[in-house]
Amino acid sequence: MVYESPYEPLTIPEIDLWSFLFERKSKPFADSKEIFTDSETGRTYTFGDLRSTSLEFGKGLQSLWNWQRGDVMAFYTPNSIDTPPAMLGLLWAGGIGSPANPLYTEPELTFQLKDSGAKAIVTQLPFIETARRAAKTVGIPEDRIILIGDAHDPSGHFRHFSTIRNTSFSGRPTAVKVDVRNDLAFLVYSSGTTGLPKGVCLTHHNIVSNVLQMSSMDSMYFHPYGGIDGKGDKGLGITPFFHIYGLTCCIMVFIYTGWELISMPRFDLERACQLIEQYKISFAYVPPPVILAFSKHPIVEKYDLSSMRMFHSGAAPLTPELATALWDRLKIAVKQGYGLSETAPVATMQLPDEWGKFMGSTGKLLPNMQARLVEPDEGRDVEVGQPGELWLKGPNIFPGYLNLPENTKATMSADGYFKTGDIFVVDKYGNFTCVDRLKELIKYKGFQVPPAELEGILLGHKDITDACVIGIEDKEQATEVPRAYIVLKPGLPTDAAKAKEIVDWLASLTAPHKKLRGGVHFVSEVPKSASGKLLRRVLRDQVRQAEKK
Ligand code: 4UU
Repeated sequence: MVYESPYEPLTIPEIDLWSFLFERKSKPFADSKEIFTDSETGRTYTFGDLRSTSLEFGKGLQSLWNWQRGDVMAFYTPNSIDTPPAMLGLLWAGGIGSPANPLYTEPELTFQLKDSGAKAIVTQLPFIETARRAAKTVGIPEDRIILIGDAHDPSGHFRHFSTIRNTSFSGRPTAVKVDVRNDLAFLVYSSGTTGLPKGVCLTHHNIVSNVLQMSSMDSMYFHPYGGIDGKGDKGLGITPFFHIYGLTCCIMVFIYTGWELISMPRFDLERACQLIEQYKISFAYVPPPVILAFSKHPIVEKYDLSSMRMFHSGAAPLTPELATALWDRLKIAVKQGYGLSETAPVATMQLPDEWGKFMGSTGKLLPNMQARLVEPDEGRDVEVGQPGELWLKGPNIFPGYLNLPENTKATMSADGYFKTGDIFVVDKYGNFTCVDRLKELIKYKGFQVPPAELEGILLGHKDITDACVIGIEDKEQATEVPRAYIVLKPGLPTDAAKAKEIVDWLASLTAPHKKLRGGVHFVSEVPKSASGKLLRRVLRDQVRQAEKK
């Protein structure tokens, strides 16, 4: 059975993302409307500033480096209000933005730079050394490392974003005409259903669609003007811009709707509370651990959070207990969305007025989307009401993984659906609820931990002959944590000291979210199929069973 979105289809214009945001014939707010405010310095970009700054930066790229359509720029930086104008200037010049976690180690960043073919890197001063070393490995010249943020390089060696936009233009730079259905706006990295991180190609059309699809829902409730202080609804900007969640829902949606984002460089609960009180913030797009912090931590009591009406939770499961705990304590509603990097990202979403009605559900299909629930491996629709793998269709679905036609083929059905690798049920009202994950991906606090990547690193350890990494539920922290099951070379100790040595060794090679917080267990073998394929799900189910007992 094909499930259709219950909402009226939207007309999605055939337009590039820059023009979609900045050349609208009529928008419901003035150019002077504040859109991004830095939580620490109070520095602000209005809509008009964003437009002019992005134009200057785009023109600067063309005149300085002859930036071409399709050239990729990596963004290796924590949230900064300079990211939106830099990203949009890049798009104006026909470029593609590829964001990376600023806590990536040198090998992780090098992989993404190489795979994406990045020609320049945007970063901030504290991250410059890693950026510099990775750039050197892949042959990006040092003068193509661009700094954003308030700190300039005292040695003057690295160029600041503000100087690129002030470059005097030679020639006559022009907006690059992109093919909105085929040219990419972003190249984000996800392991998808299996294996190592892959470049998820997201076209201009994908992003324009998802901005319209999701804002058509939330702009019924949040407005650029009015509200408690007359200055409109303000969002707390704590979700990383380097993840598709922040990229679409915080950067692009805010520019489109005219809401103001109070952007924090990193999540700090007390600072978040201060900002909510100071700016009378009314909502935020967050992952579940943020909800956990607000619902449990004593520090929250010290602040007046009464302006806060809603959290939108996505990127990992939100339990009804957690949503209820937040409501009971602070009377802040939580609604849930679901999606993936491959869906740009939002696919299903609850509305704020559905609070309390369908707890645990991730809501209904966004406009212009269709879904099927399918028996895994068989491609046959499950009986109505039964769990099945969610397959999705819509204008926000990515065209494929970069340079990986086989992976792309494996993830698309013959009838044009994207296979999510997540197991869902649908109720009679069209509410979708995620009940399990078919794929082996682990999510630590909303961040991806691809087991195959950790296993690959572990197998490089001199003492390890085999390894299998799975996710273990950590109820206290409302997340999964990665745990490794390891076969050591014969005769080696299998004690706590050895386990700690391996955990620490791996941690030195990866970003902090990939740390083996679930520990290391030594085993004599890991489950494999007859053909030698690791059976991570078999191990995961065995561990779940054992823990239930
Ligand atoms: C259970 O994390 C994301 C997308 C985040 C998002 C989506 C819709 C945020 C807000 C929103 O409204 O993308 P990825 O690619 O990093 O991870 C995708 C995976 C999914 O396949 C699923 O396993 O993250 C998991 N996931 C969820 N799981 C995402 N949202 C949920 C959810 N419940 N609500």
